[in-house]
Amino acid sequence: MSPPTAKAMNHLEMSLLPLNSDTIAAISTPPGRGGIGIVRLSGPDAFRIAREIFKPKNRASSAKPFKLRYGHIVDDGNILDEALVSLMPAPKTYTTQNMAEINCHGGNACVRRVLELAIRRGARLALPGEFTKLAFLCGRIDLSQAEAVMSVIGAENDFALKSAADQLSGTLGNKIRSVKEEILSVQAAIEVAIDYPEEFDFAARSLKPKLIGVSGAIDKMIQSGVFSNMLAEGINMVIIGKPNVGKSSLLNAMLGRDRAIVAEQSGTTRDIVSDRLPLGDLLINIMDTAGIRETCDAIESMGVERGLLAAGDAHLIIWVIDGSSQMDDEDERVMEFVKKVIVDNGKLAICAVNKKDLPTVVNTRHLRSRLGMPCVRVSALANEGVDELKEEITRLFSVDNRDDDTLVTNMRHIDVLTRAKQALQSALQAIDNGLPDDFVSLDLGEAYHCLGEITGDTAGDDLIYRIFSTFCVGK
Ligand SMILES: Nc1nc2c(ncn2[C@@H]2O[C@H](COP(=O)(O)OP(=O)(O)OP(=O)(O)O)[C@@H](O)[C@H]2O)c(=O)[nH]1
Ligand SMILES: [Mg+2]
Repeated sequence: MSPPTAKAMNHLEMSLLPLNSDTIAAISTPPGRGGIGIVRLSGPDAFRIAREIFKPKNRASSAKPFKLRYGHIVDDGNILDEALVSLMPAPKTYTTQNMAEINCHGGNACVRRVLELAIRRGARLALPGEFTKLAFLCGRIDLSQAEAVMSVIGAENDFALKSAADQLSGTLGNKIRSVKEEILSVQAAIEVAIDYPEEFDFAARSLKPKLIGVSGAIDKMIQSGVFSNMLAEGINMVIIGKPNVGKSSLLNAMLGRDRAIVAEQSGTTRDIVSDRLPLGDLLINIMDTAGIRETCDAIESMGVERGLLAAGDAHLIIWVIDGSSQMDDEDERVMEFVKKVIVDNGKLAICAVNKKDLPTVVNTRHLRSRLGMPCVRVSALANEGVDELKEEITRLFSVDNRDDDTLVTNMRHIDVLTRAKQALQSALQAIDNGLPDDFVSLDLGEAYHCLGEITGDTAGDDLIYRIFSTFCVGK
């Protein structure tokens, strides 16, 4: 019987096959010209196939596991290419099966021929992500680690790489398992009390503090996801302040080009002027707004309204004041607004004390202690202090400044955590409403089940199919 092909089966059908039955093969390097191309084999016949198509130069010495051997790829006695081949015996391999890796020359024709040779000798074309899927199904890694493999490959900056590598090492999976343990212990206590009411004088209410703790831990992971997402999609930074303090000048100085109109008169900016500002690994969506003041001008007033709304939604507010003149009522009103959004909405803010090229009358140190936020002296006109302001922004968003031990970056994980948190909230609600303990237990079971979708132990075939079908072939 000819070996089944990737076309004939998908992951869902594959999951019905007994594990370890097939030997799979794929090209693991990207298509196109390249110095090296790698063909990977995994399964019971991996060594046999590799030995049939690879002839080592030094045939006298025997192959040492995990060591590269130099030789030639041969097809019916004809040399096809030079290659380095390693044989990796189960179980300490990527898939936990016997694996062979053939390093030949890159380029489409060469690697494709090597793959064809392997297929002719009984290997089946691997499906996307099938090597990693085997590692998951054979229990070497959990589902979050399997997904991290693709995150490592897709990482475009240091932050993304660091969090993906962290997840690959199993940090998220371990955290989820410990949260699940806590839920299970509460659920077990409730179940025992339900089954043996005469022996246990117990109320789910007594476990409420523990459940609140678990819910808090999940919430922290969700918040870390919001933070990671913000870093991935860009930090919304809004420049606000009373008119004429130099907001538009600061936007231009930070961007290094003449983006917004600057004029001596107050009320120049009306609409929001936005642009993208790359800052090291960070991407900032920078926005300049209309100067905040009471005004009878309907259009200016609409501009002020828009600016305040944008500031309310921002991740970071840059509040600009003119350091060459005393702060007045208009500044104080903006300050109250900034303090309110910091306290109420947990926003980050920096005060930029502008016009430092002029004699300064504002005491920055005093202001800093009064505000409890970083203050940076700048001159947008002379382009002074702008680098310090950028450094302050970078510092605020530095991953090292956060106390999260686990950063959740995957949207699917954030969705699962949100559902788990809802189930826990529902359990807490059931306790508060004095509902029977069975209700609490059901909600806890739901939360437990949700979390298992991250580690994979409660993930159904269709979810696993969906995840691995997004992988690249050969991984
Ligand atoms: N000396 C000095 N003048 C500045 C500085 N920054 C801005 N200005 C001047 O201040 C005036 C107002 O600058 P803008 O950047 O338009 O101020 P704004 O806050 O955007 O003003 P509105 O859009 O009207 O709210 C202009 O004449 C600028 O040249 C600075 O650092 N030093
Ligand atoms: Mg302006």
